[in-house]
Amino acid sequence: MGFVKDRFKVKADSVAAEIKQIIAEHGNKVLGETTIAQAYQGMRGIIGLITETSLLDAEDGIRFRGYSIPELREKLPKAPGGTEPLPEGLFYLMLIGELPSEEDVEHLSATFARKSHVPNYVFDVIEKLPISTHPMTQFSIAITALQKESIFAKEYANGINKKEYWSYIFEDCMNLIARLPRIAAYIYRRKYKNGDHIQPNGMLDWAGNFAHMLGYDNKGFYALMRLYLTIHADHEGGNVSAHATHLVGSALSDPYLCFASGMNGLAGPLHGLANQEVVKWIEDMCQELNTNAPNKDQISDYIKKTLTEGKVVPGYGHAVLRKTDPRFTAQMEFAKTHCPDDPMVQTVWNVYAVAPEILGATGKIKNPFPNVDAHSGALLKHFGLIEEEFYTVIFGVSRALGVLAGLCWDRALGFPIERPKSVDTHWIKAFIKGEAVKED
Ligand code: AMX
Repeated sequence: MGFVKDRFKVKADSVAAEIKQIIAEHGNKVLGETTIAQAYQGMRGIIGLITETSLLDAEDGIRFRGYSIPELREKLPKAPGGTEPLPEGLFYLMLIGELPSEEDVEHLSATFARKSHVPNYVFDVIEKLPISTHPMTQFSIAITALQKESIFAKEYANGINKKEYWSYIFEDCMNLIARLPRIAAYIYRRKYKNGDHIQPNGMLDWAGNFAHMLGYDNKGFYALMRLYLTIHADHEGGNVSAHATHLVGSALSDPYLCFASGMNGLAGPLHGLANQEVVKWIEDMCQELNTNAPNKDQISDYIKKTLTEGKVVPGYGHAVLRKTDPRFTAQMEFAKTHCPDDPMVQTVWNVYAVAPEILGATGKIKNPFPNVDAHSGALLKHFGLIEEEFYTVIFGVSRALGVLAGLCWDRALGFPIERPKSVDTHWIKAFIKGEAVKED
């Protein structure tokens, strides 16, 4: 991996020394108290994880190593003639903690292209699955099948010093990131394009090559993929896909197993599958109203009907954010340049005009504003990628950048196996009464 790996090691050693000192001097300082409600209700707001790659602010949204999405769109290197950042640059930033140069990004693009070979047995495994299998299930199975390639797992079996874990984890993460676009594109072309596969183009950047292998060789779609794969990459450590990857990694499972776990979490409708659900929700609404351009009154009624039926309005709400997601705004800006008159894009914007007030009026939805998934499907549809069941796979390819950079940090910092304490309701009742309860 050359100089990126060397730079990472220097940074990681210096952060590890800082952490050692922090724990020695301030290890007993209390970060917060856990309430009974937090223990029962999804651990919201409990600070119990360290994730170096990005930090989420409830009002301002995600910052990657301190940089907001608008700043990254301006500052990260772009492909020649391109308008959007290259996701390799964001990966470098998350890994090293500093903005990359053009050469750093070129180096990563070339490295990923060189390492992108996927062994045939992985395609054979995919081929054995019924064609109707959901693309996310195919993706997760293919990643697990690829685990045979794990360098970390092989070296661990041979016996390695724990100080060297990070080095093999790093190699695995690079190889996996390099291979994911090929696997994802294979699943797409198999399921939706009669198995008419497109060979990779080693001269292209990571996102450009993904667009090419999916079969959308045009400037607009290349730009969309570069933006999409950048903004979906990371959202600090507590979201389901990041947390699952990190948790499984703490047992020293290799990056293939960790990332497959993360993808199984991303496949849930309250997390990454929401991008598919948004498109289905809009299409169901249009079908029911017999129009592809519902007006704001019709949309308002449909939102109220969705709530009355006890369903969620997909693409709205968030466990941490309390404002419009800047990832939504970035996609909205992209759409204003590339496809402002697209009927589904117009509908996404009209939903945005009315949904926050209706959701806010329920009094229980803590964040009535759109998240990243409210917009992405309409953009993909516009460029011809109409198969919404595939959308979460694209999210997953992007998410690899953040969670695998995070995994490199986890092992470089020597984080131990994760094992929070759980209690039962009997314990909680006794605790409320002030009675002592025996713990394991
Ligand atoms: N539509 C309808 N009801 C919603 C809602 C929405 N968009 N968002 C929250 N609620 C409901 C919850 O279901 C909960 O209802 P309950 O008390 O009857 O169980 C109540 O409002 C309080 O929930 P909350 O504290 O505001 O949200 P949360 O932290 O529990 O959940 C999230 C967050 C994202 C799961 C939720 O907002 C939701 O289900 N949104 C729709 C699905 C979605 O867009 N997910 C994608 C999120 C981004 C991502 O991970 N990719």
